[in-house]
Amino acid sequence: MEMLKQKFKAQADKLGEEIKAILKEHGDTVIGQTTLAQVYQGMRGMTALITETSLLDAQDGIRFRRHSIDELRDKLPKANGGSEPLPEGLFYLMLVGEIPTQEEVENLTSILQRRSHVPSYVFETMSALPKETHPMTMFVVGVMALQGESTFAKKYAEGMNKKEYWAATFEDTLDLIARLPHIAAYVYRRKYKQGKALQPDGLLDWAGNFAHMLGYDDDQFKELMRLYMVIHADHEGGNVSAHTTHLVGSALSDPYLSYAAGMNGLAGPLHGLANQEVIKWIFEMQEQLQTKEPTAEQIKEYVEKTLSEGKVVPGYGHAVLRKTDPRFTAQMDFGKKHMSDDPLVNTVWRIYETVPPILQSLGKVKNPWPNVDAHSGALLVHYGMVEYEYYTVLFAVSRALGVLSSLCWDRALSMPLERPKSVTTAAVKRWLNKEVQNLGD
Ligand code: CMX
Repeated sequence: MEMLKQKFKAQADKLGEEIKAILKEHGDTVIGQTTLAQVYQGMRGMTALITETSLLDAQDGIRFRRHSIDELRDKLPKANGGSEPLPEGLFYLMLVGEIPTQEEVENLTSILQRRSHVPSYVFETMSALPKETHPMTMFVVGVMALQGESTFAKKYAEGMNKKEYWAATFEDTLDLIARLPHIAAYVYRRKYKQGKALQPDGLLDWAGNFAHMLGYDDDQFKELMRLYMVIHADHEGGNVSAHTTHLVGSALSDPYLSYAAGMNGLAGPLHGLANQEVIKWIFEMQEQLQTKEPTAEQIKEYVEKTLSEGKVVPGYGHAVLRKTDPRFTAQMDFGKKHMSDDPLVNTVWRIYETVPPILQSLGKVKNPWPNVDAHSGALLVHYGMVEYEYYTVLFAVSRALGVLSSLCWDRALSMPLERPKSVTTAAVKRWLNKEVQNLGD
C-alpha cells in the first residue's frame, strides 16, 4: 500500500510541476469557442474539465491512460486460469499510469481484502428500508451510512493541512473500493435472496469475490464480473456520474459524500439505469410478442411503437460516441465465446442489426449505435441474474474505480472549487439586444 501511495504521490508531484509550467506559458491560450446552443443544450463538446484517468474518442471509444479495451484485455494481469483482466489492474493503471505486474495486482488485491470490513450498522441501516426500495437507493444509503468512517472527514475536522488532502482521499478511496462489493452484495441478497448474506472468500480477487458474495460461483460468471468491472469503470470526466463526483468533491466533501452523489446521477435512466431499462424493454417486447426470439421485422415494429410513444430506445445513442461502443463489442465478444446460442443474447444482436437504421432515419439522433448498456443485461440473465433492477448497482461498484481514482488526482493536483458562471434568459436577451456589453452584466 505504501509503495502504491508513494508512487502515486511521485507521479502527482511531477504532473503538478508540468501543469504549473503549462499554465505559466499557455494559461491564456484560447481552446475553443462556446456557443449559446452549447450553454442551453447540455454543454456538448465544450472542453471544461481535466480528468487524468481516461479519454473518450467519439470514433474509437474509451482509452484508459491511452490503452483501449482490447489492449487492457490483452495486457492487464488475469486471475489464475482466467482470461479477462483483473479490475484491480485497471485501478492501478488509472492511479499511476502504468500497467502493473501480476505481483503488483495480487498485492493490491490483498490490500483491498484487508480493508474490506463493513461495520454491522451499515447493513442494519439498509435493512431498515422497505424491501421495495430500489437497489440503487439501498446501495447509496449503505454508502452514506459508512460515511462516518471517512478518514478525510475526520482529519479535516481535526484541522488537516491542505498538503495532506490527497493522502486522506487516497485512504478513503482504497477503503471504499474494498468495501463496496460487500454493500452491493448485501443489497442483492437482502432484496432477492431472503436476506441470506454470504461470507467473503479471502482467496478470491476483488471481482471474483464480489461474484461469490452475490451467490454466483460459476467460474465464467466470475470472468464476466472481471470484464464488467473493467469496462464500466471510467468514461472520461464529463459524464454525469464522474462529473458529479468531481463537482461535489471540489467542495472538499469527502470521498464517501462525493461518490454517493455521483451514484445518484448514475441512477438516472439516461445514464447508468439504462442497463435495467434495456432488459425491461426486451422482456416487455417478448411478453407482448409472445416469443423469446423476435424476428427483425417484429423488433422493427416494436422499436417504432416505442418511439411513437415518445420514449427513447434504451441502450442506443450517446452524448459523445459516434460509433458502436467498444464496451458493447467487448461484451459481444464475451457472448460469442461463452453463449453464442443463447436466445436473449441473440436477440440483443438482432436488435443491433435493426435499431441503428431506424434511429438514423429520424434525422435527429446523433449516434444511432449501441452503448455499453445495450448488452450487459443479457449476459447477466444467461447466468441466472434476472433481477434487472439490480444491474445499475453493478455499474456503480465498477464506476467507483474511475471516479475515486480521479478524486485522488483532483486532491493531489489541488483542483479548486468548481464554480462556472450561469446566466438567465433575460440576461441573454439583454446581451443579444446590445443593451449590455457582456453576457451576464
Ligand atoms: N432513442 C430515441 N431517441 C433518441 C435516442 C434513442 N436511443 N438517442 C437520442 N435520441 C433523441 C434525443 O432524445 C433527442 O431528441 P429531442 O431532440 O426530441 O429531445 C435527439 O435524439 C438528439 O439527441 P442526441 O444529441 O443524439 O443525444 P443526447 O446527447 O442528447 O443524449 C443519450 C444522449 C445517451 C441521453 C440519448 O442517446 C439517449 O437517451 N439514449 C437512450 C438512453 C441510454 O441508453 N442511455 C445510456 C447512455 C450510456 C450510459 O451513460 O450508460
